[in-house]
Amino acid sequence: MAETALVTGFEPYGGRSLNPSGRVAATLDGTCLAGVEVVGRRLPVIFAGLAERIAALLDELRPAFVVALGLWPGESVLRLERFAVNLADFAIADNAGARLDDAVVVAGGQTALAATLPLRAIETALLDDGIPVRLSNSAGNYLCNATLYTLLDQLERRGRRVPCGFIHLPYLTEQVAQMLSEARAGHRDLQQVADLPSMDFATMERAIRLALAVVARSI
Ligand code: PCA
Repeated sequence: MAETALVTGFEPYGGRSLNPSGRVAATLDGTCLAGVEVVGRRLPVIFAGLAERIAALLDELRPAFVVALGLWPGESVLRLERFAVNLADFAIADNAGARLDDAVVVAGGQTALAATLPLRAIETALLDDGIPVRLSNSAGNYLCNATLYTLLDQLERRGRRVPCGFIHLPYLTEQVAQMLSEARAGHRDLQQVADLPSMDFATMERAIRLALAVVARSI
């Protein structure tokens, strides 16, 4: 039986109608890359039940590696996250209306956990293919960080030392176009959206396929 790679993305949040990460995960679901079967799942942007959802996915799929994806609004390039911190401190409410303040992701967990994907090899592969990418030292304090922390913590508790990490994506080109047309119609402040960077979906999909192939070859 082929090995499974788990790719997660998120539903839209924060009043947006789109989230590129959920789209990439859905598009890659069922594809085969470097001999690995990709299972793509879209997660809710809800803190309550996160640990149970991650546990259920890991037990169901027993993945050979995990690549979680999310949107980082305003980022100009793909971001390979190096760390997750044991902190949930939300600037905006999640999709269930919860706004955590100085909370922990996992009670009694370590302060920070390091991603275990071959980040430098992924960075090199993407840059060689002309895709802008950088390593990042913070996945934030919201759902993306909490998801990476929970994944790493639960894999460690299960004694399953499989590669696991998180990639943040910029806005999609059509998302920024939408915001600019809303600004033009007077429904948004143009100052806030005039300089927003974006990336087209085909480039994002190619980037994540390349990243998965690098990880698949490393296991
Ligand atoms: N980005 C948010 C949560 C969901 C998403 O796509 C984050 O960076 O935490």
